[in-house]
This record gives sequence, structure tokens and C-alpha cells, in this order.
Amino acid sequence: MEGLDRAAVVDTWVKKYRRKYLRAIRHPFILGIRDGSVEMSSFRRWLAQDYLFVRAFVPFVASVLVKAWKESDDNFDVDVILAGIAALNEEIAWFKKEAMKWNVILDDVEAEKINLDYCNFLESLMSSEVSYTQSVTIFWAIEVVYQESFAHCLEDGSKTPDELKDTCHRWGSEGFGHYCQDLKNIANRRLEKVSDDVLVKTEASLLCVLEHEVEFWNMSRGAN
Ligand code: HMH
Repeated sequence: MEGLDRAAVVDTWVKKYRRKYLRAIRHPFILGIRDGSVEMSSFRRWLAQDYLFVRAFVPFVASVLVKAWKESDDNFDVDVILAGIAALNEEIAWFKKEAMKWNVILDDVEAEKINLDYCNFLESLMSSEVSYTQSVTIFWAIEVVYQESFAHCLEDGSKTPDELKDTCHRWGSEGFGHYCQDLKNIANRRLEKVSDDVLVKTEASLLCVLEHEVEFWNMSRGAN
């Protein structure tokens, strides 16, 4: 019974924190993309800042890969994370191309404080003191916020402008959805077996991700 109870820890957290989760995946910035009302200056700010975020996200994901290699009993984990790193390589190239389309000079962009705070949080999780289970759960959470957000902009009834669709497909596509599902399955499999201490830490850091994501959208929108 206990196995059954804890089989889907991540899902119980998403339910428990539904309101916070919705705030991250249905933010006014995303709703503005979906209904076409987003300011182009906001979109350009998001693009530039997210490029810097992704550059910092890569070493974090690399740290998750190292932990998977050391701690995981399933080769599948390394395969999924490695595919994630490969996708991030492609994503960085995409940002450079997209930035040209929007006349954003990436080399001139400085990270805003909210972005730096998020990147520092990621860096704190790169420590070898942080367990693989916690890291991979956080990795899933960061990816799924974008997946759910941008998929919403592609659903029936959305009025996403054509020039923003490429961005939405990057994270809102079915393929990215499957990848997030793989990460979620890994997180759930690991969380089933860990100590209460790791569970408590992971739950707390999951909430931090949701808060950082909301702040990141606020910053992009220019609400700060
Ligand atoms: C801020 N969160 C932020 N940027 C991203 N690119 C992702 C999540 C998903 O990759």
C-alpha cells in the first residue's frame, strides 16, 4: 500500500500546490502571447534574459547528468538527461537565430537581478550535497513550466501571432511533452524510495522553482 501511496509523489505535489503551479503556467505574460496582446518589448526582454538563463541552466543539467551517472540504477536516466543537454545545445543556437529576427543583440544583454537570483538558486543545487533525486525533480519542474505554458499558446482557440509560434512550438510541442513525461517518471521512481529528509528538501525547492518562474515572467513582462 505504501508503495502505491507514494508512487506518484510529483503528482500529489502538483495537486497540493495547484494554485502556485497555475500561477507559473498561466501567467499574464503567457496569456498575452496566447491572445496576441503581449508587448513586443516584453517579448524581446524575455528572449534576451531567457538566453542568459539557458546558458546557466546547461551546467545545472550537466550536474544532474553526473549525479545520474553516479547514483542511478537505470541507464535510461542518463539517456534522457543527455538528450536534454543535446536539445539545450540546439536551443542556444535557436536563441541566437531568433534574437537576430527581433534585433536583439545578445552580447550586449546583462542579466537582470531576478534572473541572477534564479541562476544562483540553480548553482546552489549543483552542489554534490544535493541528491540526484532532488536535482532531477527540479530539472523536471523547470522544464514542465515552459512545456505547460507554451503548449497553452498552441491549443485550439489561442490567437498566438504567427511570429511567436516558433517559440511556442519549441517548448509546447508533443516531443517536448514526452521528454517532460520521461523526466517526471524518473522523478517519481526516485521519490518513491527516498528518506523523508530528501522529500522535504525536494518539496521546498520545487516551491522555489515555481516562485522563480513567476518572477521571471513578471520581469519579462516589465512588471518589476
Ligand atoms: C526561466 N524556465 C526558464 N527558462 C527556460 N528556458 C525554462 C524554464 C525551460 O527550459
